[in-house]
Amino acid sequence: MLTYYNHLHSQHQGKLEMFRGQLVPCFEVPARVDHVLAELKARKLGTILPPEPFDDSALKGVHSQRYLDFLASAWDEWVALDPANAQRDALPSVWPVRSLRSDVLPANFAARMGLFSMDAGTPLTEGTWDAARAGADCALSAALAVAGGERAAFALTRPPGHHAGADFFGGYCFLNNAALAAQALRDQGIERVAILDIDYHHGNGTQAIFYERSDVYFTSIHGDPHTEYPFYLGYADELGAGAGLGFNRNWPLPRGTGFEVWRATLQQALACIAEFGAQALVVSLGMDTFVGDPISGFSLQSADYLQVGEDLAKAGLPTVFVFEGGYAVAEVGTNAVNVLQGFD
Ligand code: 6XA
Ligand code: ZN
Repeated sequence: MLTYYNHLHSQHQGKLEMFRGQLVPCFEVPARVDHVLAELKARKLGTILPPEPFDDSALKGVHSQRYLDFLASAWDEWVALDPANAQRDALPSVWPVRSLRSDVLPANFAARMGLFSMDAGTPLTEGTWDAARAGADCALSAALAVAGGERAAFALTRPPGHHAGADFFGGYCFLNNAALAAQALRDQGIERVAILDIDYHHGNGTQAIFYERSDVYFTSIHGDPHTEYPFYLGYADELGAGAGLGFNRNWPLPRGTGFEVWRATLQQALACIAEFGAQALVVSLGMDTFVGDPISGFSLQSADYLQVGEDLAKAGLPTVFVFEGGYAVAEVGTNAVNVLQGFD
């Protein structure tokens, strides 16, 4: 297992997020990745490398130019509004829902924060762009390694990516690392790529990016969006559209779901991937399915993740793992590395 480690991840360190009407300390903290890195080193699981640097043009296959331009300059614009903003993270507070226009690019910074976001739980900080950008490099590096013949590679990065759409951030995500990896595999000539999202939360951004395409199959096992974030996508009747009809499959499960049912669902998702004829696999590896996760509702145990890794390996596909959520900080290293060790 090759690991590409985002050495800049801790540059992104949000202070507060909006949660049930109040600002609370962020759940998505640098220590998450520190624990995974420490566990990889302790178990001597493969080689740990810095990412290759990619040109910004590598992001354009997934994200819109106006969104990338916004992200790259957002912090400077925020501080230009008021020098005191240097001590505060930027959070959106107004959104262009339904009958409001999203084609116009307002000059007002708050208006653009809302245009390019989906929630008020995702602070944008001084180092967000550098961290997200290096994280994207990790995902692209892992994809190129796998396209070049590696059995598997792991993008160990934060902020996570699977909620980020072509032109919006949210759910702690800014650049969609899994989508970038899948697109990179396609660009390397691999004709059929599958994305399996096993984070507790539906990967709405990844689904939307590939929803009308038949070359990238997306399937996700997650908390039922009737009750779980991101609420507005991830239902079982979302099957793809246009040329992509039949190439999207969601497996929403109720809060409280345990490993037996979750694993049976994993087998169904893997059967769909096999039927699609995938030649490579991207796994959005969220560890918030863990029983001890503070913001999620499944009840997988640490030892279960070894089995998850074994089940994924049985798919027999060159595989890119991309780190997503998981907020039981003390256990996230053990759990994530259990998946990778089980796979190996
Ligand atoms: C709402 C919860 C965001 C979920 C983030 C996550 N603030 N996504 O773990 O996978
Ligand atoms: Zn999650």
